[in-house]
Amino acid sequence: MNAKATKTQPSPVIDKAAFKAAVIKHLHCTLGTDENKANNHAWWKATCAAIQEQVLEGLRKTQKSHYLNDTRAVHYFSAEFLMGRLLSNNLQNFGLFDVAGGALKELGVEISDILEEEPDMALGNGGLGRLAACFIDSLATMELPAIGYGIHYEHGLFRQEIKSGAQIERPDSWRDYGNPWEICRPESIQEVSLYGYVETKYGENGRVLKEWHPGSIVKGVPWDIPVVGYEGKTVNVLRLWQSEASDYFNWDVFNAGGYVDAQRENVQAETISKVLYPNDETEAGKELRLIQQYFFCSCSLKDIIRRYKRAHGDDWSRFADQVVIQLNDTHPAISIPELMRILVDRAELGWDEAWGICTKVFAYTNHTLLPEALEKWPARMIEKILPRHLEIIYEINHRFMAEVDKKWPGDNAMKAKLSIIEEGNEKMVRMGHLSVIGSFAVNGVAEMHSRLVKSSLFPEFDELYPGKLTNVTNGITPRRWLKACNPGLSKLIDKKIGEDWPRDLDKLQGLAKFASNKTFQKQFMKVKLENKELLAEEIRKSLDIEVDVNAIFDVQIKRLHEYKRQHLALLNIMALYRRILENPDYDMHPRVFVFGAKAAPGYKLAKDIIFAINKVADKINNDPRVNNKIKVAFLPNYRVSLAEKMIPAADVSEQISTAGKEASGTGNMKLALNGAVTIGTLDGANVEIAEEVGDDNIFIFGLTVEEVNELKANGYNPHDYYYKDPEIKAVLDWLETDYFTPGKPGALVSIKQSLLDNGDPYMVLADFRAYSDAQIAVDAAYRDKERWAEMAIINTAKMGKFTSDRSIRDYVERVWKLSPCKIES
Ligand code: H53
Repeated sequence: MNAKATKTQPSPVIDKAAFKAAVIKHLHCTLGTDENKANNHAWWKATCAAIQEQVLEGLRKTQKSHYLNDTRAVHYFSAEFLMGRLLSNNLQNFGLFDVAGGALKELGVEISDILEEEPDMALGNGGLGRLAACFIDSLATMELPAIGYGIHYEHGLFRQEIKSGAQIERPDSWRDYGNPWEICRPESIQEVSLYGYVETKYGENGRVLKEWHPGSIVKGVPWDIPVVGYEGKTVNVLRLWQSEASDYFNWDVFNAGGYVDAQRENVQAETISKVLYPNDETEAGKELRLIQQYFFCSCSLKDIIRRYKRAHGDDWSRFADQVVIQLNDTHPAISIPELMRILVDRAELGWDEAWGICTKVFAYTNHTLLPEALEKWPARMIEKILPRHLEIIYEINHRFMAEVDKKWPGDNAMKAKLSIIEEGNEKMVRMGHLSVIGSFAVNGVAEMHSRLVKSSLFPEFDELYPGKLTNVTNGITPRRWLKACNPGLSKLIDKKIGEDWPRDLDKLQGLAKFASNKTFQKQFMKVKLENKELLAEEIRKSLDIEVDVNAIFDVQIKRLHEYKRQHLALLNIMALYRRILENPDYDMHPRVFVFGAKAAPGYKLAKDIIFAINKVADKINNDPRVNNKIKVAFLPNYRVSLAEKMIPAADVSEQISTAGKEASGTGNMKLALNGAVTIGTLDGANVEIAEEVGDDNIFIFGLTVEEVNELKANGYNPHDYYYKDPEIKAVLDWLETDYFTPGKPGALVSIKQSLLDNGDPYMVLADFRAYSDAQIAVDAAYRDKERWAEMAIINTAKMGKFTSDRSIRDYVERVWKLSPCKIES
């Protein structure tokens, strides 16, 4: 029997006729066209403008309520916000999706067509940027006063094309024809100083005063993107800073006839927010990157202070009561010396008072243990760009070293280990240490990751500051990642357990009791099949590959990185292919391996892996001997809007990183929420997913963190596996031939080399056999249709923990200490 459906869907604020009138009005008055001339792009813009009326009204009311209540707010500082598309989200949140669809239909337009017109807002690389987007969605939904601060990149993450199997990067221009959501706020422009030198002066009572004489000043222009909460009550903002040349700076040169010189200044200033660095989990180490970081942090801090002063004047005593700043990784860590500079040099507070404020304001999230992702800046570079900040960092460190000496007297090795400054050929500033020292709370992003942050990354800091290091397991917004992207499943769930699960994801538990119900299993798997048909169509359109929707859809979608081990999946595909060639009756259920991944443009091996996947795909997809048992589809330009099509169609979710390397993962949560069964290692949040769904509903394989460490300590030798396992040897040797790259032997050899000559740093060979066996178990499980349906349903039912609302609740309780603010109408 169905549970009584509770009616908690957002109720539409306007009806179909009014929405239709608004769309027509904007077609005429905003876009200067009409119903007969308008193309899909114009219809999209007019529809955005129609809903934006509601959005801006919500924004106005929210800002007024926050101001009148003088609310404490969280300020989420992040160099990345991977927002994706906003129209469908905003319509859903106002309960206007069906209204808009109906209105457009009457105008002869399909809503699904115009949704496809929207370019993704891809101002981020991967997990970290998408997490920030999920978090601001949850903050607005939970009516919490919050603002996201970041960079208004002119070009977001590159568009990926695949040419002859290889990745080609093309620029992304998400706002070429105007972005209908953003609002420029010239009244809140900030100025940011760079370069120059520091003058030491002496004030009253011999007080040392520092004055920074900048060599250059740039302007930060804020663009606000409204962030609509579910049910549309709170509308927060994401404020993104665009760099421009400062007004007065160039006029003299310009007037003196130096047009070109003046232009050069402009170009340099505008370069700051020009492009997103396309690296994920690698430190860029480039001057421009540091400038980008400082630019948005300085603008944001000044913006916060301006707002604070409007309510509290020069009384700094309440600053830390009103303001909490979450540092999303170390990218915004330069905020710590910047706030110290403002407080000490500008507001003329004493050091101790200023430091007392700072260390009550900042909290830091660590997202990785990978050494190449832990940011370090050459002291000389900071000195050149931010001379005063380097002095402040030295002072912070000097005082911190005294603390270390108190705790471990005379222990110079300990001082060297914990110091913000790493001594060596080139002095480096460790941004992670600065972040831990300058924050009142530090969190990892999954239970296991946070345990490793304490035990292996920052053990001494944990000893020095007991209780500062904590965990907040990541989450995802179920509004985008189930309700909006999987309407078929959402409606089925609504009917079964009511409609309030998007706000209270634990309600999905209610599905568990139907997991073995044959009728429900059929309904659930029918939705899955329909989603697979849609993805199959996408694969046909994009790659001209026909796939069988009755095959297992096996999905691996994430940035390309050795530690994520797409090449482990590839080796298994090659092994299966080989088994079929050796034995045409090899018994397996047909499977479609679907990949989506971008590689950092400078990451050679990652690009080689993409090339290899495509070359192996070409061969297998066109080999009649395979008899359609395997298809491989690498969908180009993986991004949020593509994820929204792939995730609902997945049967199997690949989460196969080397244990200890993936901090959390969030794709794992999205896929399981949509009824995919995970094949994965005990890494990141997989551990917690396994706890929730139970061992029978997940395929766990491979080395544990402890085993990885032990194997490494005992001297891991990948050759042992190569020589002992003939299938591994055959598959690796195959890479060296020209079988997959006719006429070009050796085109795929770099993968073999990395796994043998380079020591297989991510232990692919050590986990190969366990992975391959786990895949055989997946194959067997899928053939039992009822058992598989039950597993899929249990996965959806048990994902309540992984809503980003729960993550935000944890942050509020453990870190931010915030209260919701009701919005007065
Ligand atoms: O952050 C995600 C995690 C994921 C981790 C990722 C991440 C980046 O996307 C970029 C840099 C970085 O240090 C970490 O790899 O495991 O789920 C959100 O926490």
